[in-house]
Amino acid sequence: MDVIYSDDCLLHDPPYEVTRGVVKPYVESPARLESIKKFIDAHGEFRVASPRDYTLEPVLAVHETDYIQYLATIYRDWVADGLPPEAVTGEAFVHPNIVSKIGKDIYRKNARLSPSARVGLYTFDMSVAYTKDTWRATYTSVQIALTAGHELTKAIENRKQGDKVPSIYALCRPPGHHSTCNVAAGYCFINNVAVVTRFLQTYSLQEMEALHKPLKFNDIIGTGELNTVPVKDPKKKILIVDIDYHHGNGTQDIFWEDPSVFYISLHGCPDYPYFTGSTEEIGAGPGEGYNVNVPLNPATTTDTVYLDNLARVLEDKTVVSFDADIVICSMGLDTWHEDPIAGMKGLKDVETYFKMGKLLKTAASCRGKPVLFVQEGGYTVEKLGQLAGRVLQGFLDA
Ligand code: Q9C
Ligand code: ZN
Repeated sequence: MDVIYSDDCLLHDPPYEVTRGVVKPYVESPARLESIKKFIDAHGEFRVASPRDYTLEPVLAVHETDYIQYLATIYRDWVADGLPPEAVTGEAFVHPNIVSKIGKDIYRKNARLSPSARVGLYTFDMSVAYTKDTWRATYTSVQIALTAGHELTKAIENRKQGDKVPSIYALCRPPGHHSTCNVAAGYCFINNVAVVTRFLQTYSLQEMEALHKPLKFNDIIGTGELNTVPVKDPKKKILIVDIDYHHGNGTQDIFWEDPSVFYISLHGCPDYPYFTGSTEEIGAGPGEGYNVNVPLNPATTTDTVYLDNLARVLEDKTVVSFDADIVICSMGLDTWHEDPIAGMKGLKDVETYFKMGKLLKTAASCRGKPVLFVQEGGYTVEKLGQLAGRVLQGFLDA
């Protein structure tokens, strides 16, 4: 299996976050990626390659231009304002009840007056910190996902009878599934899975070939306004299976009204991000019925309970009849019982991860379908390589 990876993802290294009033070291650390990379390097079935650059065009098909501009410039503006250079963090956030009467144009205009306000406009919580190199790592992270999308598309188009099912792993950070089109949250800035979903749906192999160049970090500072990229007609159906411990509120939000993307999430409940992830959230308009949440009790979920739920939802007849062209796995590893900020208390067997990977190949909704694995959360640093590796080996082995 090809693995797309870059050391530039290690550059984002915020010193702290605030959890329930306590200042703690930032949990989403570079060491996480290094642990996974070590496992990958030690196992011959994986081959590591570097990302290419697909520009911001596919990113802007998902995220608002002013949000991307914000991600690229907030650190500079914050420091220029004399604020602490260690990290940009939120102080006051746009609670809906504070701004509901005055209208979006006015409160957005008000927020432009100070960096602190801009952070609050574009950030959901205190588990996000922006540093000098956050934009560079974030840019690289999404380019890793896009490179993986391109490579997978090549493998799909060149697939001959009897070839194994194409699969690839985007080993990236920062993760993405909590970020919406204009909000950063829960260690996430750009929604890597959402961007590569749109890329796979709307770019032909020829267009992917024509777009890419060697990776050159684009700091976009000083380039003025970015152009909005219109969303093209989706030509492929994508099934997103989010096995991160947390609900992927951002991915759900982005595809809420979209019947070409089926979003499934298994997650701990009640837990962060608190306001989303219930079974009533099924999508809306043409997207109604294309969103399935499986909230699980972290105190009582065991290996068997978890696998039974994953198998049940992947065998569900609405998911099977959706008949996806490609499956994308939002691969979080924070379900592990020892996870410092998450974890299902009864999920204790490493082989459960092997079986998760296996289900992504054998379940009726996934059988024969190409799979793109994209790294999300997971914070048991020492264990991460093994957990990630077993998911991927389970897929390869099935
Ligand atoms: N008490 C991902 O796994 N803060 N994000 C939790 C714990 C937010 C997790 C605080 C956790 C976000 C990608
Ligand atoms: Zn998570």
